[in-house]
Amino acid sequence: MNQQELESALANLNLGAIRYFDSIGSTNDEALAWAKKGAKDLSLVVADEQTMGRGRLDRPWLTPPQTALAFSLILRPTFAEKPLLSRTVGLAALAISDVLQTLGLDAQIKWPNDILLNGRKAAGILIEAAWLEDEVQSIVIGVGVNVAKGSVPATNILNFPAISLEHMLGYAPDRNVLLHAILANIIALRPHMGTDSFLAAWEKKLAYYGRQVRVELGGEKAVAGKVIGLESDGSLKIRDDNGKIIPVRFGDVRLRLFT
Ligand code: BT5
Repeated sequence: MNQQELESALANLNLGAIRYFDSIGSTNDEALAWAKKGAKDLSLVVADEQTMGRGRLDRPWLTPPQTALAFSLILRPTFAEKPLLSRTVGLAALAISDVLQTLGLDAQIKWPNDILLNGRKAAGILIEAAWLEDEVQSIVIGVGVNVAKGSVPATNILNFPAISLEHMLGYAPDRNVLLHAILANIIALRPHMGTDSFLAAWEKKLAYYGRQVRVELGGEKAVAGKVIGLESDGSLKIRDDNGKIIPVRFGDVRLRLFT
């Protein structure tokens, strides 16, 4: 991977601009700082290695060199897109899972931000916003994909089992090709984010659909019930044993299959 290779691999996507790093703390940090300085819509940060990659709530995301895909895409939402921003995680998740499907893999979305293969985490998404006063000026879509076997962290640091594309396919797909396909899907799906069919496609890919789950809400709080779909804003809808429908909003949540 290098700047020139990336520029030519992604040339036909009409991105804003591309910044490539052999090694960086976090591509999301770089993208947020760039967004605040006025990065154009569809500007992209890519790194071969991250030394301070982040998940939600500052949990670590590991990106060892030459093994993984780590990128952050900056969107400058239009006026019409602003009410739809809570669906951005679905946009990224669908874009990734559709690409994995073309590779013959049955990817599922573990709400809100994990992509599972064979019940194990192969990719994670981190959506963050850059604010200007009280308005969202830019959204950063951070994506990490475990491509080669060496990208999968040791089990003792994981809170959920992990896997790579190489484990599933027997080979590691080319990272530039993968990146191109994910970005092309994001760009193609973006105009449809507000539609019912977008929500339906997202629901169809949900891991644990119809299954009994436990949702840990941070602290000691948890709710249990069956996954029955998504609210219009992308919140997870579960039905408890009394038939009560509970929307689970984005935030400090962890979803686990009830065993
Ligand atoms: C996520 O958070 O899954 C979001 C990950 C987003 C990473 C991308 S890479 C490009 C961009 N720049 C960044 O700095 N971040 C984004 P969360 O659901 O909170 O999961 C974090 C948990 O995943 C950690 O606590 C670990 O247990 C586990 N983990 C860390 N590295 C992993 C890996 N490579 N594969 C699978 N699981 C991992």
